[in-house]
Amino acid sequence: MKNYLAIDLGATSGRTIVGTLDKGRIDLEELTRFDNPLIALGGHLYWDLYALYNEIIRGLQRTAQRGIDIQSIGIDTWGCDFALFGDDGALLGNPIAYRDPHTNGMMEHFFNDRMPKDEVYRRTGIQFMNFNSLFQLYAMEQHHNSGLKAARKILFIPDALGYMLTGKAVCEYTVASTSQLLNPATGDLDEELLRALGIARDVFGPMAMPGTVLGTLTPEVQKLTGLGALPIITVAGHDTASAVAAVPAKDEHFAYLSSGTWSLMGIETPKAIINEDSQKRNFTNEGGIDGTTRFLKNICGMWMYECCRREWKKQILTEEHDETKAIQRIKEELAHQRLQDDAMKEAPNRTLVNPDDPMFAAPDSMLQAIHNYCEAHHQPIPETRAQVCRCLFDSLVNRYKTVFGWLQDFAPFTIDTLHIIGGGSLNAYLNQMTADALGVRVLAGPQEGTALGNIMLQAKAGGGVGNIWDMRRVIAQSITLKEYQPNK
Ligand code: LFR
Repeated sequence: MKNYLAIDLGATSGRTIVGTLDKGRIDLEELTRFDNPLIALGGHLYWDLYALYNEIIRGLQRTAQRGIDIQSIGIDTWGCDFALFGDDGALLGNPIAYRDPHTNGMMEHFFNDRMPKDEVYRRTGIQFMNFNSLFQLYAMEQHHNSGLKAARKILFIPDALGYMLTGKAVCEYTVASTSQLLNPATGDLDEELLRALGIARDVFGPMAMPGTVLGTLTPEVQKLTGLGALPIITVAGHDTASAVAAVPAKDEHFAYLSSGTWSLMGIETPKAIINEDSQKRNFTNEGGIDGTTRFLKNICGMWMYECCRREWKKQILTEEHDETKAIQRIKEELAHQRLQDDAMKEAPNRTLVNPDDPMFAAPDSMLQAIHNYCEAHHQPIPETRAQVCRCLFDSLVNRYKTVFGWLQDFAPFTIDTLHIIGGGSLNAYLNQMTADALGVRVLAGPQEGTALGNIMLQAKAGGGVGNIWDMRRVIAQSITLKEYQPNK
C-alpha cells in the first residue's frame, strides 16, 4: 500500500488529496479544499500565489498531523500563467491571471510586429487565445512591466510553486506546451519565438518531462509542516494533461471532455496535427504524457454557470438581511441539483448563445452579458434562474456538437465513446443531452480526474504502475462509470 499527495489547483478552487494505491486499486481522500479567488487591483487581475503557497503548507501540515506516510507530492494547475522571480530568487509580486484584460488586442499586435500568425501556428500548433503566455509576455513588455524587466526566472504556475517548495526550477513539458512557446517538433521552447520576445531560453529553467523528480522539500518547508525531505514529482503540471491521463479508456478510439470551468474536448494522438484546417478551427496540440499529444479545443465550460451562480448568491445576500436565512436560501435555491432540475422543466433550445463569444470571457456581470448577447442576436432573453441555466446547458451541448463534428473529421479513427471527466461529469442531464446530440455513447467519470492523473503519475514515477494504459486500467478498476446511450 502506498500513499501519494496531489496538490490540484483550479481557477476557482484548489484541494490537497491523498491517493492510496493498494492491490491495483486507487482510493482518494480530500484533505483540504480552499478558494482561489482573483484579486482585482489597479486595473489588473492577479492570483494570490502567496495564499496558495500557504494553503499548500496547510495541506502538508494536515498530512503530517494525520500521520499519513506519503511517498511523494505532485502539483498540477491551470495553464498559461506564470510567475516571475528576481536575481535573489524572490517572487516578483503576484502573477497576473489569464482573465486580465491586458492581452486584449495583443495577438494582432504581435502578428504585425513580431511574427505572422501562420508561422506562430506552424511552430507551435497551439490554438490562439489571447491569454497564451506568448501574448501575456508580449503585453507585459509593451506595458513596460517592471517585474518582467527584473525577472531572472519565468516559471509556469506549477513550476513556480514547486520552486517555492524545493528551490529547484524547471519548465515542465505539459504546462509549457500551453504557453504557445513550445515547438512540438523539437520538444523544447521555440528559439525564434523567444527571440521575437527578446527572452533568453535559460530564464524558463530546463525542460522536465512529466514523471521525474523535481527535488525535495526545503528545510524551511519541512520545519513548517513537520514532514521529512519528501520528493516533489513533476507530474503533468497542466491540470488538463493530468485529467486526460486519467481517462479510464480501454483503447484509443475515444474522445474526452474534461468538464470544469473550461470544457476541453479532444482526442489523444501519437503526433501533433498541424495543418490549415486545424488552424482554421483553432484546435490545439498540447503535450501529454508518454509522448502523446492532446489534440483539443477549449470550450467555455461551466464558467458562465459558475459566474451566474455567484451573482445569484450575491443577490440573495443583499435581499436577505438575516444572514442565517440567506445562507439557508442559498443552500436550497442554488443547490446544483435544484438548479439543474428546474432548468430541465423549461422548454429546450429556447435561447442559444455561443459560450465562446469573447463577451463571456470576463464580464463584470455574466447575467448582463447574457442579456446583451440575446438582445444583439435577437434571441429570447432568459429571465428566471431556470431559464438561464437551461439556456447555458442547451448552448453548451450545441457547441459540443459542433466541436465534436470537427474532431471526428480530424481523428484518424472512428470515435466510439466520449469520456466526460471532471466535476461537470456529475450533471446527469448534461451527459444525456450530450450523448443524444452527438449520437455517441457517453461514459461519465471520474469526477476527480485531475487529481487521479496527478497521483497515478507519481505512482508511475515510483515504479508502482507501468505506462499510461496501466494507469488507466487501475483507474477504471477503482471507479464506477455511468453510461449514457444516445436516444434518437
Ligand atoms: C483548465 C485549463 C485549460 C487552459 C485554461 C487556462 O483548467 O488549464 O486547459 O486552457 O485552464 O489556463
